[in-house]
Amino acid sequence: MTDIHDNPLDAPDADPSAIAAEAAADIARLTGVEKHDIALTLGSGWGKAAELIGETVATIPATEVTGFSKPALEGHVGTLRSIRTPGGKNVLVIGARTHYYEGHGVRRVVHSVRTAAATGAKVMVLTNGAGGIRETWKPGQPVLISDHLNLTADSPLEGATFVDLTDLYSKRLREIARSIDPSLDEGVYTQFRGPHYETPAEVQMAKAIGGHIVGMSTALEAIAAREAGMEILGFSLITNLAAGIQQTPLSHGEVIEAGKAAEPVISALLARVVEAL
Ligand code: 8IG
Repeated sequence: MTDIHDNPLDAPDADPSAIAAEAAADIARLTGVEKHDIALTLGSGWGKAAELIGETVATIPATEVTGFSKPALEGHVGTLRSIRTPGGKNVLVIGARTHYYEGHGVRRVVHSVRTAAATGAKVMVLTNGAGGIRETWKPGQPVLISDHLNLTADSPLEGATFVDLTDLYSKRLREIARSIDPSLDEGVYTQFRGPHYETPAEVQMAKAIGGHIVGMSTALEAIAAREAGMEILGFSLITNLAAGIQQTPLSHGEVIEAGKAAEPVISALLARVVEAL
């Protein structure tokens, strides 16, 4: 059990993968599920998917698991859930994302991904709510992530760890997703540090260098998932058009509304994709 002031990941000489292995042992003990097949991080807008994926075997507060941070919002406990799909797969659902902008370091940001790998998961499904740069996209639309631009100036990898990031967001898995919904568009996810949204000039920069989606979470997690040997599928829910792309300023209320309206639709899509993986 850890809190924000006492986390084994914060020791400079800590071994993040050993701590992830401890966390995986905690999960096995607390859920009674020895091994998970797929892990799924639910970002804003995607929360309803868990109920549709299968039967919840166990729900545990993330604070009971080694290395997990207390949630950023007080009174809002992040949970880890073990769900069994109708097809018999064990899915670890991570509802406790730590964001880079919380300022507790990149080890804490990717701890859930490393833990998922240590539970046995071979596939990491990363979802988020994000801004859209393509004018044709509408708030409430889900898109596949095809690649990323990491503009955090940071990496979850430590030391001389030269990990290849070709086909980071698996083409094979994207094709499976498109077999469920052929209308799914895809784009390059651009991770900014946040927590502020971009200026219109920054959005134009992201566009000029090949970005289509702007967000604050997924790129660092995907790098850690690749290092851990997992296959990655990424989904963004476009909750707003990025700053300057639409005519009106960004409001948090608008973002929440678009997410709410889309939630049942994208959750059903995600549940079908997970069963097909
Ligand atoms: I929801 O417009 C959501 N998350 N960086 N920019 C960035 N992150 C986001 C945005 C956005 N919308």
